[in-house]
Amino acid sequence: MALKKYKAINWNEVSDMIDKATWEKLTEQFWLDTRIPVSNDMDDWRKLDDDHRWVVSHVFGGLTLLDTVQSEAGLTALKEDVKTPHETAVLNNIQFMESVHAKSYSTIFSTLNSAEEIHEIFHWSDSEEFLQNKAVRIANLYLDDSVNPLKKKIANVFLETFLFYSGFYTPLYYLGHNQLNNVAEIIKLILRDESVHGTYIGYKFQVGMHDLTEKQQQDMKDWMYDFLYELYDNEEKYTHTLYDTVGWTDDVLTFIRYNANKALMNLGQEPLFPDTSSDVNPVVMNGISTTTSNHDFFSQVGNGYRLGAVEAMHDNDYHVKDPNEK
Ligand code: MN3
Ligand code: MN3
Repeated sequence: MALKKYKAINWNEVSDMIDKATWEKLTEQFWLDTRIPVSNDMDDWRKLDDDHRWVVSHVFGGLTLLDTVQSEAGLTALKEDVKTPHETAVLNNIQFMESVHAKSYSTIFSTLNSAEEIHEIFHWSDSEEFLQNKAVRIANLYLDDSVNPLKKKIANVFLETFLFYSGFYTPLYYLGHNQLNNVAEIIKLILRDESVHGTYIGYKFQVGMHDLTEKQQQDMKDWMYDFLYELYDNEEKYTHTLYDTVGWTDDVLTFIRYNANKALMNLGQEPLFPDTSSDVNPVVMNGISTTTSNHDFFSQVGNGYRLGAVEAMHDNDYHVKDPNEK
């Protein structure tokens, strides 16, 4: 049926203040990869052995694929099910930033890796079994019109707040050892975005759940936990593939269970795993500032929903270096 008229977005009449607050937060923290002088990390990079270089490169290959999924199928799918025009505007911002994230790994590769190595990394990310499993599983949910939109939000939050963290572990580990600091700067900026994305989309999920019957809510929860188990099972295998050679696998698994709990919290649910922040390698935990959280930001906006207490970088931690700065 053809439209008879089209409605202009009015930012002077905002029905959900979380939309406005999130728009302001995200636009205030806008950044671009090209501002970070990654070449300053070349000395650190040359000191790494082949096994550790392999881990860094392939971790970023994996993250490139997941951010590609988010920037394409992911946010396109979420925009099919909005409650307000302002939500569409926020999702447009998120979609563009996912493209910035995906591109920023290429900025890292072009500095640290040879053309031949870059070719191999992309071949790997386009074919690695467990990486492809999660990307394809989630992309197929996004692309299927018959899938409940709330399930697409669950998939999105699981990607944002859980599945990225097997990759984020590596740059945070090096940051804790004062190595690859400019690479880590990019990752900190990505993490700061992801924590807002996960909280916002988790909130929109909770709003949607509110409209369901008790039975429908229980079915949705059952599906969510089953899906988390399925993804965790695959993530264990992916983590072994990436980290067994350097011996970090157990530490990374603790970190991803901790983040799986945070994903559930973003969705308004109880944690599943016993792991807490005190179980995570403190060197890696230091990479994520625990002094501030988005909870403070979102709770100022105040409405009845339980918003995940997700750690975020403090604005003062964020210093975009001038390219000429030494
Ligand atoms: Mn991203
Ligand atoms: Mn994101």
